[in-house]
Amino acid sequence: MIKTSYKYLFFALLASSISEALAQKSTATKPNIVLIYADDVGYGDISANGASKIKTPNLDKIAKQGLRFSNAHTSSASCTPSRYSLITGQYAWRKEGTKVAPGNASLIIDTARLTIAGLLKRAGYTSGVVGKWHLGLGPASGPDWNGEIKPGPLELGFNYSYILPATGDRVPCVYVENHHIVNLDKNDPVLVSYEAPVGNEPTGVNNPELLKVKPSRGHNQTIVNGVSRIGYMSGGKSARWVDEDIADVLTAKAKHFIQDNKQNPFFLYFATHDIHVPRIPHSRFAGKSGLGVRGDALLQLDWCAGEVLKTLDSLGLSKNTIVIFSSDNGPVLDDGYQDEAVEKLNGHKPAGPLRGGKYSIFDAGTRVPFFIKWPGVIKPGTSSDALLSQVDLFASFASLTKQKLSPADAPDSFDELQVLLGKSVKGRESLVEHAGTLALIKGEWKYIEPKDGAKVNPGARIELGNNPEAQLYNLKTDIGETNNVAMKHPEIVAELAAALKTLKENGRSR
Ligand code: NG6
Ligand code: CA
Repeated sequence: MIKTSYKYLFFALLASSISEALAQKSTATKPNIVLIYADDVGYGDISANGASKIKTPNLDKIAKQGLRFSNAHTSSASCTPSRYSLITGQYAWRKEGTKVAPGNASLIIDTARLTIAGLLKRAGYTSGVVGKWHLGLGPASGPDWNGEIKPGPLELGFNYSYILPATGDRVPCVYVENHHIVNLDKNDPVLVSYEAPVGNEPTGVNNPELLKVKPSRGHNQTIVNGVSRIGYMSGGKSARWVDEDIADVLTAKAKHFIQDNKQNPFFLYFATHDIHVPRIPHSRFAGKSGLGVRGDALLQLDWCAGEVLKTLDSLGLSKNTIVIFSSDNGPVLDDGYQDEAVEKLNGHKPAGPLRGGKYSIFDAGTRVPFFIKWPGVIKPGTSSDALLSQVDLFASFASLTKQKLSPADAPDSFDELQVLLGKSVKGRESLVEHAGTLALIKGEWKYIEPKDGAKVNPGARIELGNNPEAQLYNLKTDIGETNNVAMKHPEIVAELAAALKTLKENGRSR
């Protein structure tokens, strides 16, 4: 009798230690992943990256508790292509129709493609996207705003979606949750056009007296909440967002998603609207940065990140959650509204030491803040100069969740998991930057393809980097790309031009 119960105890203990070990193993290989993806935040906009005129303590915390990259890139110098690449693992310049999308664009990503959310779903993750989408919605004929809006994120592997369809400055100014506009009154349908006025709503052109911020160029069509937008809309009055509340609304949804999924591995793609235009921060942040509304929007973004971190802490999830912070493209000051971003800059350097900005092939276009933490795995307070692309998150998450990619999947994504975890400093051998033209970074060198065209974006006053002659910069000795040494090193120009040609012709880089 005694013998049997000992035996029972032994097996019970064995079974429980095995199941504990298995559980530990599965949490070690299936940590939650939270990607905080900001809009238009430059390398130098964050205090952890050297900003001294603004404090971003919550974003800094991610860096301090983990690893800060100095040479991490988004795939393109604007939003739609960067997000396309992030989600598909394919360079957007390979795919037609990935330029900045209007708010009534059809879904840009082929639903047959494996996406980063689909990949994680195969590993048992639940994925959610909260925030700015800007990858189109609906079939080729465009989204059915008053019916079921699909295909969209849910057809691409996400289990939950709460999005701004395009951008804050583009109509329709409504939230879409899963397949429907939130709070839509059926008797007041939403109509959207990017060609001609719909309905008889006031516009920025005709009713400037109704505006709380004036456009500097474009952005003069339908007025919603005192802000004139790109595009025309009518109807959907009960569904329209209030710009001042967007950060609060999105953050609440992000927190709910975490709360709802605390029991299972989850991937949250939290794509903040901040700090894109229009910058209309909540009164809690308005006037608080001393740098005008662009700085205030940065404080608001930092708050959003802080709320997410607090939520993870309060649910006891921080230890088992990878948190990444990055941005979709480099910084811009005047992006279409007279919001005093230029006048109130006060010496702040949004691009840090880099040249260019949003829209530019110079490094500030794509070299963005990138911080990652995973307590117990990534050493706190570390930094890495490894060359890294957001395109690599796809293959790296495949590696994290022990999945193999087929050759057709994520063709430009490299497994950089060891680099992301700070176990290796090797990084990518080369990386393609994309703005109006392409550039190739390889080792210390950067080659920019010759291109005719405007030298400066006249409105945003950002150097685009176009030059009919080839450009070559040594990023190691000349991070500001001030000295074009193409004439001095024709052999390096030839080598990099040939490598870029091959990358283009091969249709893939992995
Ligand atoms: C530009 C808009 C700019 C912004 C950008 C997209 C004008 C003059 N400029 O065309 O305001 O909306 O598109 O930004 O309309 S992104 O971050 O979503 O790529
Ligand atoms: Ca952007």
